[in-house]
Amino acid sequence: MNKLQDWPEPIVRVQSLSDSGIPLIPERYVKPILQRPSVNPTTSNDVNIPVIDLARLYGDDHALRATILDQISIACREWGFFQVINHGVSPQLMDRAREVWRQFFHSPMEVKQAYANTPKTYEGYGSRLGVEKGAILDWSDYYFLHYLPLPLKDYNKWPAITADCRAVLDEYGKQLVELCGKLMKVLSINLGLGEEQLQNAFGGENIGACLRVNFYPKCPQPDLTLGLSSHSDPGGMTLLLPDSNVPGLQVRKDGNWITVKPVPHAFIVNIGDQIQVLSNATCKSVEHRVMVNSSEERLSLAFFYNPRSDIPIEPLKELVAPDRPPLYPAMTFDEYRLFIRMRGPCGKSQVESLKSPR
Ligand SMILES: O=C(O)CCC(=O)C(=O)O
Repeated sequence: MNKLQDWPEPIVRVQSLSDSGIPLIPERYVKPILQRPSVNPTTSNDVNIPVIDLARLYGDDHALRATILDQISIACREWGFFQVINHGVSPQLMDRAREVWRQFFHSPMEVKQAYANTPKTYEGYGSRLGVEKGAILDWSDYYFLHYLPLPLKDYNKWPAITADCRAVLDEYGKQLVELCGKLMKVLSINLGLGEEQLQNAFGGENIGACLRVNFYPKCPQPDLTLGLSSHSDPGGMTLLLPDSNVPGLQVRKDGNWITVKPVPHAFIVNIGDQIQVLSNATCKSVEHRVMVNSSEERLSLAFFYNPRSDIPIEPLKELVAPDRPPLYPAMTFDEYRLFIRMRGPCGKSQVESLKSPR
């Protein structure tokens, strides 16, 4: 745990590097050849992750509701990713939340530095994930804050750059927790469980919810690096609000990288490792990564909905059978997330390494 007390090297803000106008990126951001975006196959532009309309999820039309459930079930099994529209979160609030964060990242450095984070909790303004000395870094800065559980929510660790900033972020968190609750019910039913069962396995009311806002500055050599290295999300479920103008998120599908084309005011939903574990791998937590570019910065808000951090998470007994043994041992989320907090994003290596030998 001691390793998480402080960063192993002085922190360099990627935004400062970008603003300095350097023509070449420093060696520490250059990815090994096989990880570079330029050498990985990308599928044709026509392919996109499924887009699912939630408008009639709670209507009286049972056939339509069954169709929506089905679409989500297929997306969770085959893609681990989908976009939702008509999800109930206010579009004005989504725009305002983006604006607040853009304003934060464009504030003077001394304002941002007042929120500088450490690897102990990661809360605040950061520029690296993982504490391995000498690690190759990603081309991004970020801000991380907690909504739930309530004892971890600390407004003093949230930026206060405008009068309404904390109120906007608070309301954003409230509406996203509600949406996650609805999606959890859908996932639970789709797994053949009672509506509340997945949420109960997460720890009921005492779940975790946090936000990481990713800021990807312009990069003079985008072919050599990544804004965020390939990873699967360690938590339960993620609701991503991508940049409204600049693409960059890529999702792994059948060995290829698909560039996501965001639908305006949609959320990108993805399954995290904890739901893969609870569902005994019925739902897939899928690798994704972010490309950067030389002409435009990019901003995204990743909202993580996680199980309570101190209870064992293991395949639900209803999803285990003699011909379908449990694929993963029990582990708390606190133990699980130590890995990414130490090593940073590492593909799917963690959840795969847990698989029980058969
Ligand atoms: O910026 C994006 O589009 C994706 C961000 C992401 O994958 C993450 O924050 O875990």
